[in-house]
Amino acid sequence: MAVASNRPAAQPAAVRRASVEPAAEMPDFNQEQELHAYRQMLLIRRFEEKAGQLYGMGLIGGFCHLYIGQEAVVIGMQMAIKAGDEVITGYRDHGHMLACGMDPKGVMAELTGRRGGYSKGKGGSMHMFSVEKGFFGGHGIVGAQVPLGTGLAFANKYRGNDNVSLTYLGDGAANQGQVYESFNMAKLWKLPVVYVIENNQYGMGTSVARASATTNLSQRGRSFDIPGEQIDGMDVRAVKAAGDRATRWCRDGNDPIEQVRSRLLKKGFASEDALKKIDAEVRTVINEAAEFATNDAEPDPAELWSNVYAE
Ligand SMILES: Cc1ncc(C[n+]2csc(CCOP(=O)(O)OP(=O)(O)O)c2C)c(N)n1
Repeated sequence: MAVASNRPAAQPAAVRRASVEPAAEMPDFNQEQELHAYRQMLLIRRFEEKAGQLYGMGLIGGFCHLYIGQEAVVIGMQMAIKAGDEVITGYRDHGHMLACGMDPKGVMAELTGRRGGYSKGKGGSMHMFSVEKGFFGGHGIVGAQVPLGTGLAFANKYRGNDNVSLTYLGDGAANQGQVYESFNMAKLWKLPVVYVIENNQYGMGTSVARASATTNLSQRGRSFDIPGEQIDGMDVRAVKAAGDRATRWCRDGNDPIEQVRSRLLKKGFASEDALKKIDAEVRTVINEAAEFATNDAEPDPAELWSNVYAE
């Protein structure tokens, strides 16, 4: 698991300018990746602009929290995950739904409270799910998605698959107690979860500096020995690269055997079949040892004092 944090649009200009230059080792996107990122980010931006208009016209009831300015975070992370991985977030969630491949019509119709919406028009902005697309909401209680996302990771570990849970939270949510209970369990049970703290510098209208005793949120996992990185959330390539690192870290596992296993496969030093053969050989050796150890005769009582030092 890992904690990534970002500093999107709301950060001071000086910081933004300083961080716009990609790090020297920044892996560049190829043409296909650039076009994909462009199209997906634009999809979210235009969706949110339209939702804002409809809200202004009184066609959307209840709340409607827009994701404008943060598009690179969700698209970069989405480009780092694979089918089967799961996404869960708070209430600023339309971007995550679209990034997961949910139908814009179904999301927009939910905002306007229509039958064709993802929750049949009864849920609204903060209450949409699509298990098929790996999207688990949409949660209005600040921070509540963090234990749920940790639970998704627990289920993956329990089932023995290699899926990772991407659990998003805001800088405001990062001060919630349940976040740290989740961090503790995630580390204790070595769960495959990446916590993505989307630090847009404000918890709604309250600045991070006013609300947080420590403001480097990427280090919030440190006391649980969870590694974290601060990433420029305006650069989709930086986010994807960090997402690649974080998900690899989760999938590689922290069991020393799993680490070697995944290196062997990654470097092409061994095939799955070859490793299965080693597993079977080792299992045979161990079974034979157990068989021997349970069937061998116990020592003869007459042997009690032999090989024992006595004065
Ligand atoms: C448990 C709980 N406390 C308070 C609120 C009221 N509330 C709604 S949004 C919000 C701020 C959340 O900020 P952040 O996590 O930074 O998300 P952002 O708005 O930046 O996306 C608060 C306190 C809530 N919904 N749930």
